[in-house]
Amino acid sequence: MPVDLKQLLDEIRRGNFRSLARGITIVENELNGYESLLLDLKENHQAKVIGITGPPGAGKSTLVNALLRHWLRQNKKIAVIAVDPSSPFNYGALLGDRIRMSEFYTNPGIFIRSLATRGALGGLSAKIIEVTDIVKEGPFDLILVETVGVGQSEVEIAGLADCTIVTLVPEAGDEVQTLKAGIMEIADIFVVNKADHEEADGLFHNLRILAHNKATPDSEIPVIKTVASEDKGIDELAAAVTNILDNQKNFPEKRLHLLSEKCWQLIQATRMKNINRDRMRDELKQAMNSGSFNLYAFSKQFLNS
Ligand SMILES: Nc1nc2c(ncn2[C@@H]2O[C@H](COP(=O)(O)OP(=O)(O)OP(=O)(O)O)[C@@H](O)[C@H]2O)c(=O)[nH]1
Ligand SMILES: [Mg+2]
Repeated sequence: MPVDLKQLLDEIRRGNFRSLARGITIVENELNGYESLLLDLKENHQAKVIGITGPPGAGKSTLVNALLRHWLRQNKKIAVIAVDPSSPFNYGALLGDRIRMSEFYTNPGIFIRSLATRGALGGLSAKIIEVTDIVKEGPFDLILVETVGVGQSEVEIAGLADCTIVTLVPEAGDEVQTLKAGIMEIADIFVVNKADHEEADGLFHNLRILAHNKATPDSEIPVIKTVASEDKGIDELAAAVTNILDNQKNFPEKRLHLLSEKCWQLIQATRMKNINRDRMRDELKQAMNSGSFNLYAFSKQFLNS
């Protein structure tokens, strides 16, 4: 691996924010050295990854902020990855001074990065995995990953997290119905945020029933009410997160699923490396004009040419 990349990784490991930011940019944009950087990552990380997901506007960023403040009081070192944030105001507004200050230190407490990875090669999840892997190389205790939506991509990337917080809000209506689509499987904790709204009790109650029906003798998914904007319920939430992290046994099944998908993509990309789509198109055009065209024979021949 080139000397400067080795140095970059060393600096990332020592907690240099600038180097980490550069490393992420290299991975995000697949710049020179992208592959070597990923190939040299270690797997003995201390950082725990906490996923925060939920519908747009549920208060995920506000919740992340509140959790940050909570854990900062315990001197935790934290990284935040906000994926495709539509309202990035929070982190800047509350932590602005800290972020600006910390740029000048080599051992800062918080690192924050937004990713706008929609449309990225290999899909959203492919990039988040790579970026999270780079961030894990830094000396963090916790990595918080905020993703919008309660859909397929969240189910896909759930394997990233050691603990997944699914954030719901009362005004989202009959959320519980949509929960059946995989969310129950990925949630380690349910948060009913905006509990200052009246209808929160109904949602809370329904989630409790759902969690209870799904419970095993030794575990039931906690359902926690929060008012993130007023720091209410945050201590309880942080305690629930810690409890899950501390009691984790083997790696979760969802991680195997994520990594096997990722591995499949990597193998696919490697296998396809020497296949030029433009050349394929040109040759296809020629073949189509040749009179005796058979698509299947053509593909086979092209692959072997
Ligand atoms: N009343 C009330 N408002 C809240 C609460 N938490 C967050 N909000 C407000 O809800 C709005 C959305 O909060 P965000 O934290 O940006 O929500 P988000 O889920 O990160 O939104 P996206 O990233 O855009 O999906 C903001 O105006 C917050 O101030 C809460 O507990 N109660
Ligand atoms: Mg947000």
